[in-house]
Amino acid sequence: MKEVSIDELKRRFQEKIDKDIKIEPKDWMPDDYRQTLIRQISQHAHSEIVGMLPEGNWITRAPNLRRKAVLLAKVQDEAGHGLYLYSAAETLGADREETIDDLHTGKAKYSSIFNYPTLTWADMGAIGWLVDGAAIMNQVPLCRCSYGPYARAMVRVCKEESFHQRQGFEIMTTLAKGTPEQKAMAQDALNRFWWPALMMFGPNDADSKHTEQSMRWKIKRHTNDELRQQFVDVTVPQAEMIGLTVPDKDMKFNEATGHYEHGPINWDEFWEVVKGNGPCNKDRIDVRRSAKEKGEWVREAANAYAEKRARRKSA
Ligand code: FAQ
Repeated sequence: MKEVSIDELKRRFQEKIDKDIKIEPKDWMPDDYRQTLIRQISQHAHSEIVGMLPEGNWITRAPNLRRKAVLLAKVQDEAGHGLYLYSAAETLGADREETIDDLHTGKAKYSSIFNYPTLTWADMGAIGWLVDGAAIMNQVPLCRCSYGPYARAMVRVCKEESFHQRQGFEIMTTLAKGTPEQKAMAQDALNRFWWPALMMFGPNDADSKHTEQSMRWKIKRHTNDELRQQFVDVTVPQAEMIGLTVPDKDMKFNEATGHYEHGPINWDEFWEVVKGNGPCNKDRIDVRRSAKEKGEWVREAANAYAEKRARRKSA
């Protein structure tokens, strides 16, 4: 049988992508495509897992039983998202243990947003509204990602994120309509989370090293700036609707383009947080490391049980 050259395999692969045919785990794919997906999917998984921490911090202090039940469900959903995503990365050959160790040693990135502290109950509203809102804006197009397992995982994740966004907006609406102190608390949360939420979309297109190739492979369907703009256009009117103001003195609506124009983003702050120097980076990783250590006995017990069952079956 005639051997197919790498160039021909690459040509056929790109042809599939151009025709919107999904790439599945057993299909041939260029190594760079595989590595880009492992990087993005594992960072995404880590973000979901670390993302449980700022909200987990408020479960015991939610203001009533309904709020507590909703917050618990949301944080559990995030654990589920992390698990789908680690599984999606495994379909590409990533080893789960190594992937998690990369997070714990600081080798792997996760979303910058989760390195900011949650100081008041209003932060639960701001996270749901802004952080889940930004996550949805970024993840809905990922449902059309060229890699099948990632795209399919995103369908369910987006449905759950949409519930998360609404619960956050409902918290903010309630506080904004409450006492002056409650409204001030909501405004303060918006002030602290607005700019970090814009940073979630990643660097400006001019500084984004992966976008061009990822768009060609249809891993990403929009650039970072395009998604950030969509988020701003949707969110500024929502803030106005509930009587809050985004903390950007330069924000203006451009009648000609139909878009809001925001002021400059502090990219130095973004890169500092990404490098590990944000307000909570160290705490977040310490908590994850300690959770792994404390769960050692559970993993040992589960493995011992599985081995015993396997021995019994084969006897
Ligand atoms: N934080 O060339 P690009 C959530 C890194 S899930 C930290 O533009 P790319 C749910 C980037 O990795 C939130 N690092 O990269 C939830 C790269 O570094 P590398 C997470 C960032 O991949 C809600 C370098 O900068 N979502 O919130 C960030 O093409 C509430 C250059 O950047 C996803 O992960 C950042 N913000 O575009 C959970 C979605 N931005 O790897 C709990 C999937 C960029 O070369 C509570 N990911 N970097 O060392 C993506 O769509 C993309 O990976 C982007 C970045 C858009 C994040």
